[in-house]
Amino acid sequence: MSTEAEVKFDLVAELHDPALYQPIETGLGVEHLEDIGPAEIAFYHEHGYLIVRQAFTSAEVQAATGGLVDLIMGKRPDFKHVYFEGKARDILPTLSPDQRQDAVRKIGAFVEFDARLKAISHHAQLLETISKLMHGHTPEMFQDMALIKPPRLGREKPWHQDHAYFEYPLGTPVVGVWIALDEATVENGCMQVLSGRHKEGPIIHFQRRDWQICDNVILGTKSVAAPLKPGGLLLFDGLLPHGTPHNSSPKRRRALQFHYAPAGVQKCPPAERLRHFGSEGKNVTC
Ligand SMILES: O=C(O)CCC(=O)C(=O)O
Repeated sequence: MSTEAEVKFDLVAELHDPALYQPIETGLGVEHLEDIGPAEIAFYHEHGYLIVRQAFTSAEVQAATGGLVDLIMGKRPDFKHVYFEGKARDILPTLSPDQRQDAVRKIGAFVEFDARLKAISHHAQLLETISKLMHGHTPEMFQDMALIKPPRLGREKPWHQDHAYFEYPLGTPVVGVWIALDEATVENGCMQVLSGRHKEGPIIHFQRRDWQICDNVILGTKSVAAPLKPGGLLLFDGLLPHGTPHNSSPKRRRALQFHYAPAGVQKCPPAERLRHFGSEGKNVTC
């Protein structure tokens, strides 16, 4: 277990407007990774996402969950990338190791610390699928992150495009993979997406509750929810607007998220990313 001096906290932010997350339908997809053929690949490019309802076996999910929990519990003392919910700051010292699990906001850069997590991020069939979505390029994972939404406490991840966080030139086919470890529902904060809106290109982001798309751009739009059983996953384009609401339920929502780009692709300077996604100097308000 890390010492108190090393404990990291994520932001505290106000609760979102519930109208930001009112999905009108459930996303589409297939049962298994091997069901993805040309029609599903075309669907992904058209809509910016594809659901795979049973991508991993319960043994694979159990193994990955075990890896995540071990890291949160401090079983690898050299692992330092656990971020607790800002709201838990005062009560954290009073929580047992098990209770601390339900005070975590996110963990990052973890695959090299646990073979079970590395295995799921480099699952051969998953990589093969991602390669197909990248027009045959070899995928290389460049980010591993897990947002944990503890019961009642788990905060929103406001609407955003992941590419707005990444130093890759526009046009780089970035593929996100979001894997449910617990059942993810609208109530406990499953992913919601704006289907097809990746084709509109970069949207300006503002620093508000997070680095995010302005709420006014989202209010009144029609989102698609991606509820998943454990082992289900969502594949999504780096430019697809997506967000997750506050966990208003008594149920945990643990998930893993990986991002892949074609191997060897050159990064761009942060200024280029901000030229596309930043609000500075553009005479825009939020
Ligand atoms: O897991 C979540 O709640 C959202 C994750 C996400 O969209 C992100 O980190 O970019």
